[in-house]
Amino acid sequence: MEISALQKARYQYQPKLPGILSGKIEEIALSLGEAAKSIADDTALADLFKHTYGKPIASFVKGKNNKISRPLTAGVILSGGQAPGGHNVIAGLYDGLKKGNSASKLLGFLGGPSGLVEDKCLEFTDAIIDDYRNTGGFDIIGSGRTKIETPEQFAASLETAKKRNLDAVVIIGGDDSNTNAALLAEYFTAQGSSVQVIGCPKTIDGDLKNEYIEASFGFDTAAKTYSELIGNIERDAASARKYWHFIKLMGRSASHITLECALQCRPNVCLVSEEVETKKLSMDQIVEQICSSIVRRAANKNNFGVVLVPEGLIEFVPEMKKLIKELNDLMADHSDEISKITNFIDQVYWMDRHLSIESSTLFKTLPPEIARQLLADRDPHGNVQVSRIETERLLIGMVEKKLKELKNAGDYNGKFSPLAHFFGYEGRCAFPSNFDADYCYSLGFTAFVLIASGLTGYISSVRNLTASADKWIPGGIPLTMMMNMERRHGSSKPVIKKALVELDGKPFKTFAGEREKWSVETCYHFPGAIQYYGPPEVCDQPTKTLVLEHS
Ligand code: FBP
Repeated sequence: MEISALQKARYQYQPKLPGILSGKIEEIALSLGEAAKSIADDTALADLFKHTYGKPIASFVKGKNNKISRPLTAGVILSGGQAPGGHNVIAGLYDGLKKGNSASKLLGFLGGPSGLVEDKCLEFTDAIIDDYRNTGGFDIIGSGRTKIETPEQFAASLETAKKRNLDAVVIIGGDDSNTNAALLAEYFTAQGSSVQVIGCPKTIDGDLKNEYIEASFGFDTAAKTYSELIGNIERDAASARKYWHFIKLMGRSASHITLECALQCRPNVCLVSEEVETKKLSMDQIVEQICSSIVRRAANKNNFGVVLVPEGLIEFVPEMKKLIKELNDLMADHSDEISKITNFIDQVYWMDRHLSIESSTLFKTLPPEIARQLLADRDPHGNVQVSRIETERLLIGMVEKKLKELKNAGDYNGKFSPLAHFFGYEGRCAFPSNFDADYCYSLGFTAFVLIASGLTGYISSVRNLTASADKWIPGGIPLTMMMNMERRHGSSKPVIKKALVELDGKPFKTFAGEREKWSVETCYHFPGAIQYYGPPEVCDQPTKTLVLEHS
């Protein structure tokens, strides 16, 4: 197969490792701290995770490690949405295993967690790994969103692990997949099995982070890819001076990606879902906020601009949240009945009869396309798939209406030509930035050391990420430490807490301190494309979010 010049060059890139991991392998010793507690609900969690709760934080120090060189067989799973750098986690894990003992093996389960349940896997070789080093995508083994949750699935996973003589399973995924990793670790131990389970923090959404996980991998590359595109659009907007661009950005519930892009590009308006929820802003108030920028810029003859919209916004607007919740419940409780109604008009009538008065009134005022999208299939967790809802178009429609009113009242005298964009899939499989290439390789290598040290129920953690890679601090965090109990589908479940944008955090505060100026003036910044070769200040910088959070 012919490959691009960049891909060829990236095969040769040697990812940087934290100092402690780049020396002699038999000199990486394990150091255990004190028993750790969960962030909340410790009694309930200690009860649910009888065998794996209360483990200590693990770090690595220079010292003798006799265990590290024994031959091991590990399996790896890619779970959930693609994130740049996944291939490097696998490469780091593979290289670590082989460095420990050349007889060690790494199996890749195909198509996500279902690969473990159904025992579908391949064995990695040097040739396979070398074809994927420093590349984007998850195509090396594929990913999937199957959740291992039934007793049969747990039993089948153990069966596969035994059949394949696995010492450990590494699950590369987001908050839900790592919650699953914790449950699997507990199940294996409770069954008397010695198979270890280690998680790795993945998701472009950036919402799997806490004191010990400074960033989920993929966020850096995805946010930089979108920022490049937004910067290009800003330059086009300022050149043509005739369009207002409404750009929706991926990220599911959390607005981390949108906020990072705003810090990078300084758009005229950037909506932050978490602020909308905290201030209980209605759709009308959000539209007023956008119109205020349009009207004031028009007064300066600037009939152009850029608005950033987080993917999950619609679920944070109180009246929409209520409507979506009612729709989710109705669709879950009456799925058979609803599946028989194939005509959209009849679906709307059915909903009209079953929704509360407020939600039904709102539902009927939505543009038909949006109402149709709200009735589309739910994801495996029963949630609306926010990436499919064209919130950017809904906002454009509402803004057009409001501007007409303002024009009639003599309060606006500009031209409004809107364009809608959605950036999501464009960023999930990009070549990982140097940061993500190094970080992912380090996470994979760290996972190997955790396995070789005999730990289970841990997530691979690499900290101090704003320093140069040699000063990064690798280690392991007990998965249960990041958990609390939350209501899911009507019952209390153990879950890893999702990190949403904090309104008193530095990234949001920095943005909030600047946004008034950006909304009227043209302050655009053009980050340009991710660079892989050149000076570190151009190629190796972490995101502004990470820098601000750790400044
Ligand atoms: P993960 O949470 O699994 O990492 O996926 C992130 C994400 O890219 C979201 O930003 C987006 O809403 C969703 O996946 C899209 O899902 P799909 O890949 O199924 O279209």
